[in-house]
Amino acid sequence: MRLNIEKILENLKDYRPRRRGWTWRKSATDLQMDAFTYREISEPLKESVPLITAHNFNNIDPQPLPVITTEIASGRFEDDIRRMRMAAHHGADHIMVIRTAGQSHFDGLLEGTPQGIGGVPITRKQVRAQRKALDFIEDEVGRPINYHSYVSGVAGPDIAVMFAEEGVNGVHQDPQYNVIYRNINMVRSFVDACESKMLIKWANQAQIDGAHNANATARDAWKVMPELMVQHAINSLFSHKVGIPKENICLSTVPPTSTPAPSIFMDLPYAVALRQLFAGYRMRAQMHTKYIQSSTREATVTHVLNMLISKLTSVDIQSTITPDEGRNVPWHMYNIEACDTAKQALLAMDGIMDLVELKTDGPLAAKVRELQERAVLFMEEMVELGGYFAAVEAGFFVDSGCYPERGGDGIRREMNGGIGAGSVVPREKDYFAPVTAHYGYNNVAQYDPGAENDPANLIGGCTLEDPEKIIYIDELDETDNVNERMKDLKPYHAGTKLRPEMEWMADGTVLINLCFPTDVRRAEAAALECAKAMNLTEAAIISREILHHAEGTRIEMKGKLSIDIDTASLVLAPEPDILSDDEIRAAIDAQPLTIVCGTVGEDEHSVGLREIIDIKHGGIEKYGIKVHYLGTSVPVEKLLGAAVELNAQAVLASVIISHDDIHYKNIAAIDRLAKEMGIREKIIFVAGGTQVAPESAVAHGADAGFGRGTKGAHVATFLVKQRKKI
Ligand code: Z98
Repeated sequence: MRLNIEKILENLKDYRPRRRGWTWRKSATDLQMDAFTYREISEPLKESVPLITAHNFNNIDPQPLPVITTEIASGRFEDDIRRMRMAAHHGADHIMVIRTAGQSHFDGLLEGTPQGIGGVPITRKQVRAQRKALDFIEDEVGRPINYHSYVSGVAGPDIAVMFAEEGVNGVHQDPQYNVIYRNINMVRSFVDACESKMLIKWANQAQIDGAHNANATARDAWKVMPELMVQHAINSLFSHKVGIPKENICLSTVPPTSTPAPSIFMDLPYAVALRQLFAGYRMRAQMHTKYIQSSTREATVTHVLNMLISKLTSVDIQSTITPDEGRNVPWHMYNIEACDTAKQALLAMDGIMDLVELKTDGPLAAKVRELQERAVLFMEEMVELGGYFAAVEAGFFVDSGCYPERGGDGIRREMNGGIGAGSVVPREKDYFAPVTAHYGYNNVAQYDPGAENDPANLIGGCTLEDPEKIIYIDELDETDNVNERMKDLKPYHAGTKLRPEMEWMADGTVLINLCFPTDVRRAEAAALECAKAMNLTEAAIISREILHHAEGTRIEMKGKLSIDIDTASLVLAPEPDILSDDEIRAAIDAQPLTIVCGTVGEDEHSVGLREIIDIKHGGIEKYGIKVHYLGTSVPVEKLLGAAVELNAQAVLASVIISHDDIHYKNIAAIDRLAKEMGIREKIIFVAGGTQVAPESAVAHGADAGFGRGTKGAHVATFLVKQRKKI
């Protein structure tokens, strides 16, 4: 059953988070699942979607030990909720909600449920609705899910309060992000960070820093390695001094290079150096977004190589950025694919460090030491210059030189400049705030010296202790809100109508893959012409790949298909009806069955058919069916001749090669010849192959067709049932 979004939106005013703080996965060392023992593994889920190939392994779905993050940002939180559920079932337990573009510059909280651009506006109502939905989803999968967004921008502390109140579990908080990337005044950003970090501490949230943004921004990302460590040091120690425990402080680390550079040789020493310097802190590993372009294949390889670094060193939170970073298509399927990529790669590398060891001498050790020295020297020069603010003014950060080299292109900000400059004022002598999580001078003693450790007690608790004091605003905008959006989409939400979707309910978006024997420019233009012929609107090319500059270009194109499918009118193919092994065996015992089989035409493939017949992988031999295998490249005449000679009741033809539809042509040839020989009515004719569509096989004359994923039991069931009909 689909989640009822309307129900989630009911009574949000009264919703209260049922827990606070971050949750790590529960380790289940030496877990046994199917035939395997896992070493760095967490407890399995109650409900989940396993990897596709898991059907070969009794559908087990082991869950790696690191928390797995998915970033969700469609612009409509009601659609994001559905995506969160999909991601959770594929193994994500950290849902990061990307904020709408520009939210850092709003100087207060947003309310209601406006639609976002480039992300989702973070409002109390949306946070509540999503946390409430996640309560349900985490019960379903049987594992706590961490909900996360950003405490940054001019309204950072306001957001931090709201997040603490609403049970948000993790946040990004790093004043350097404000300064460098959002040009928010440095003094303001660091003062605000003190307040925000107190709230993060109170709410026991995990905090992620912003150093990785230098990887994504620097001209030559691998040159900023010393600087990255300095950025991590500033935010980590700052947070720790404010009171956040080290185990909740996560360094946001990214392998600095990417292919075609010899990336592991450069990234591994950096990862080792970082973990040595920051022992005791947590590592949140993210993939390198700067080098992710439009190819999902390339992005996936980068992701896997980045996870190799994670496994060779350590990882507490493994992020899964989707290729939408490169091509701006934040679609459901990419979140899910990336979660599966993480799960698959981490499982494959389970226990790897029990097999290999990182060398303590040679280039690894030398590079580790060099990077650490460069970072320490960077920090020393920064201190000599007068500290962080002076260093930012001097353009120390996001400079394209590997310290002490200088590229001279660092981002410079003025200490007295930027948004919010001059907005920090000293607190008055009688300043007093009756709140629980608050940084710095607070003259509580003027009212009650006994309340110094608990200022909120003076008002019977602040909003953190007494949520009834929170002012909940449902909606501010009469038109831009979830109720209006859902009203228009009622039949789709109710499931009576269907339309293809990629990110929003009934958005109609489809992805088309095309290949043209020409260059990129012509291929793009041709693809757009095809879109017109396919009645697609808003067609746009999202990826192009040169197969050869003249012989072929691959195009991925998106477009909108505005058709509605009435769910009630759908004709569902019957579920495959498989007899049990015992039933098939009993039927063959009662009435023996002989078949002849082979791969027909000029086709040398044998594996598929052997899987269907050989006892080894559960083929039909195991039921006692007598099988005469004639081999590969068997002429049609020979197959049918053998059937007559051996008095077989069935022929099984394997047709693998599908060029020029030769597989279907061979099926038709067998049917024709059997009719000419006058045996067609007396034998069962089954055709199979990876490219065989069952309906097309029947249309070309077979009694049944079997495609990819067929097992011996499917074929044996058909033979037993069909035999009764002839
Ligand atoms: C990530 N893929 O970190 P706005 N603070 C920090 C950030 O890193 C970010 C923001 C705030 C990345 C997502 N990071 C990019 C330390 C953003 C976001 O102003 O809402 O964009 O702040 O997982």
